[in-house]
Amino acid sequence: VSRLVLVLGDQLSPNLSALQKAEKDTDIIVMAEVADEASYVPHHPKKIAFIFAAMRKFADALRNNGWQVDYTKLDDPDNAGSITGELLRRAEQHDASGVIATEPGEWRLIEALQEMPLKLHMISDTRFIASHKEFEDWAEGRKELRMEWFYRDMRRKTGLLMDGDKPVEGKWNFDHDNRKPAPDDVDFHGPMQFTPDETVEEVLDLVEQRFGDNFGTLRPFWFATDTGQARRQLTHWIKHALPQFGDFQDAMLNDNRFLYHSIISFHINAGLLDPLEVCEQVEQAYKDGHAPINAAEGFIRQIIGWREYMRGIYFLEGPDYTSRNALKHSRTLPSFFWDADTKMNCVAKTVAQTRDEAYAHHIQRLMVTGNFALLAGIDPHEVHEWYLAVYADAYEWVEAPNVIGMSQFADGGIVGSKPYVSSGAYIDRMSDYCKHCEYKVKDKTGPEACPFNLLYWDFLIRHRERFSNNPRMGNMYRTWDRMDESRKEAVLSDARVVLKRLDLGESI
Ligand code: DLZ
Repeated sequence: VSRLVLVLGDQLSPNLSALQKAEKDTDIIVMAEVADEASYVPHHPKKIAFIFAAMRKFADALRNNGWQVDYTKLDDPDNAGSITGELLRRAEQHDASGVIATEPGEWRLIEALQEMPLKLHMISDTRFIASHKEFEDWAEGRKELRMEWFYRDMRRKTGLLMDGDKPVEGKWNFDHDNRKPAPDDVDFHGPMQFTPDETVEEVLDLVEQRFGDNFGTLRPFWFATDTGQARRQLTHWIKHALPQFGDFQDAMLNDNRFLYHSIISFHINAGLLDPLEVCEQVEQAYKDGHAPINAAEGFIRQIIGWREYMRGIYFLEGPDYTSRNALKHSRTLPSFFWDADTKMNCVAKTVAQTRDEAYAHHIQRLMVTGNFALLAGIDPHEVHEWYLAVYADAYEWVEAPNVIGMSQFADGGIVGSKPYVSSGAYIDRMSDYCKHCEYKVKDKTGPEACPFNLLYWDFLIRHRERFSNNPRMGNMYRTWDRMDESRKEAVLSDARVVLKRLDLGESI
């Protein structure tokens, strides 16, 4: 008898654990474009198109390798509309004995599979460096789950950038050399772009028709949609951008959306690129003297450090993680998150870029939109759903700890030891956004004052009880306490005006 082998839209890896367990001669691979997955949040059309196109190409590649693949397109008349519905339908068709699945990256889907009336063999996702067990063992008994300590273990485990049991160049972390402000001139012309082939065009038509009203611009569409293309994009980036990546990792520019970023998170998270292989290529560039340590280490830290740590937190914390709201924030997400209609240039630019590209880099996500949402006290669940929808690399395992934890402090400090908040000064230092802004970043009060400046203090004062004893925040409170009373009053009353306008649904 045959078994079904489930391959999800973010499991497009030839070495997927479910495929390794399967028998080519007898088992049947099930892949399905389904309404449930395409609409549990209003995904960006580019995200849906990327996933569907990559799924179709991956199915073809599997068939060419001798697998039997039952592939359901979104508009197939028999489409059951959900992953479990499709599995049940295929199980009946083939009289299958059960399902082999690699554990999905979202609790929602794990639970749906477990509740399905079919025999299920769910196996770990071995594309990650740390297993759940390893992360749990690491976290066990620790007061604080600091990424840095976990990251060092991952360096030791993989041997990346190691010199025996010591880090190369004598230091684990070159974060201090990753914070140069934006350069005037970027000598990298962005990621390699790919002209849509027939498969991609067909998907683009489908997505336009079915999801054309979702937030986000579908065309031009130039993403790499298979492993071959993704590898070319990676090689191109290593050659032309990696050496500068380290310096300008945190910088932002008004007229340059990609700077020296690789834009391969889509491909790694969907399974088209293997994270360890990517890191090995970057390490090789360092060994060859092509890229400096701050670039190679900065990049590798994102992958084997942050990325793995985020996943560890998501699975450690459990399904209720996305409903946490430690700061009890309840304001509705302002409409400018959807239409970019705000005078705050940094926010308008980040949202417009997100709309056009389904991409923004980590500092835009964390310190512009995320920072604003946190300062303004937006309901973290709404913020979470926005991020999950609009970025082409977003699946809950990686998005939720980044947003609920790191960005919104809604987990009460599991991921971050202090909230990531800043006034306009940080944005001004790291970008040229403020030069193009109607607000004045230097104004601390008054009608032209940057709203980040006002909301920053309002946030700190609102949450004084929680944060004033935090040793990493004492400075901020001391600065406030030194201000004279009239200044304090002006700041807080101007902040209230901004918040009031948000509550009235006005653009700011
Ligand atoms: C994100 C996504 C979308 C938009 N569509 C599909 C789909 O139609 N079929 C599918 O198998 N997977 C899709 N995905 C990815 C899944 O949502 C993802 O596998 C789970 O959220 C777990 O990470």
